Amino acid sequence: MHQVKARGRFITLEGGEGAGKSTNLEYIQRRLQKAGVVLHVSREPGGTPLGEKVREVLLNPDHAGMSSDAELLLMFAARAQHLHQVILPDLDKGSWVLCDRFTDATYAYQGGGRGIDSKRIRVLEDWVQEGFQPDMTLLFDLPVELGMKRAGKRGALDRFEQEQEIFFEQVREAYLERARQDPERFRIIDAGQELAEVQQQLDDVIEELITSSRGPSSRGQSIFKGSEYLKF
Ligand code: T5A
Repeated sequence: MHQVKARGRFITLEGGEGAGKSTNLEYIQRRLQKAGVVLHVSREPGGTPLGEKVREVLLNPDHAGMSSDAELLLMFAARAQHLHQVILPDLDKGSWVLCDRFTDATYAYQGGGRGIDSKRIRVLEDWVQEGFQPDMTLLFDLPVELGMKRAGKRGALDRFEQEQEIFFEQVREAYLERARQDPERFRIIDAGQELAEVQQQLDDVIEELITSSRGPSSRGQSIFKGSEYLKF
C-alpha cells in the first residue's frame, strides 16, 4: 500500500544582530537529529545558489545607497527561489527545515528598521508565500547593545551591521510586536543569558517540537506540488 509521508516541520530562528542564532542553530540541529528527525538547515537571505548571490549583494557595504524598496524586493526574490527550490519540496518529502531567518526578519528589518509600511510587505508575502508560514519561530531576544557587542567581535561589519543603534532598537521592537501578535507560533528565548542557560531554554522548546512531531502539523500548512500550493 502506498503510504503518504507526513509533511515536515518548518522552524525559523529570528533575532537581532549577534543574538546567537547561528551558534544555537547547530545545537538545535544536533538535538533534533539525535531524536531521529531528518533535517535540512538553511538560511535567509540565501539557501540556494541564486539566493546566496542575492545575499552577497544585500550584505555588501559597497551598496550603501540601496533603496529600501530594492532591498525589500531582493529579500523576496531570494525567498521565492528558496521556497520553490528547497523549503517546500523538502517539507513535502517529510524532511524538516530549520532556517536562520525568514519573513519575520523582513517585517523587523525592512518594516521596523527601514520604516516600510507592513501592508506593503504583506502584499509581497501573500504573493510569494500564498499563506505559507513557519510552524514555529524561535525569537532570540536580547538588549541591542549586548548583541552589537557580540557581533562586533567578529571583525568587518556587513551593510546591515553598519546601521546605528536606533535602527536595531526598531528591529527589536518590531520582532517583539510580531511575537505578541502570534503567540501560538513564537517562542521567545532570552538570548542575553550565558550560552548554557540559553541552551537550557532551548531544551524545553526542542522537547516540545519532538513531542508535537508525533502528531499532525499544528498549523494546517500548505504543501507544494508542481507549480501549485495545495492546502490541507
Ligand atoms: N535581513 C535578513 C533582512 O534585513 N531582512 C530579511 O528578510 C532577512 C532574511 C543577514 C542580514 O540580513 C538581514 C538581517 C541581517 O542583518 P544573518 O546572516 O542572519 O542575516 O546575519 P546576522 O544577524 O548578522 O547574524 P549574526 O551572526 O550576527 O547573529 P547570530 O547568528 O544571531 O549570532 P552568532 O551565533 O553568530 O553569535 C554572535 C557572537 O556571539 C557569541 C558567538 O560565539 C558569536 O561570537 N555568542 C554568545 N556569547 C555569549 N553568550 C551567549 N549566550 C552567546 N551566544 C552567542
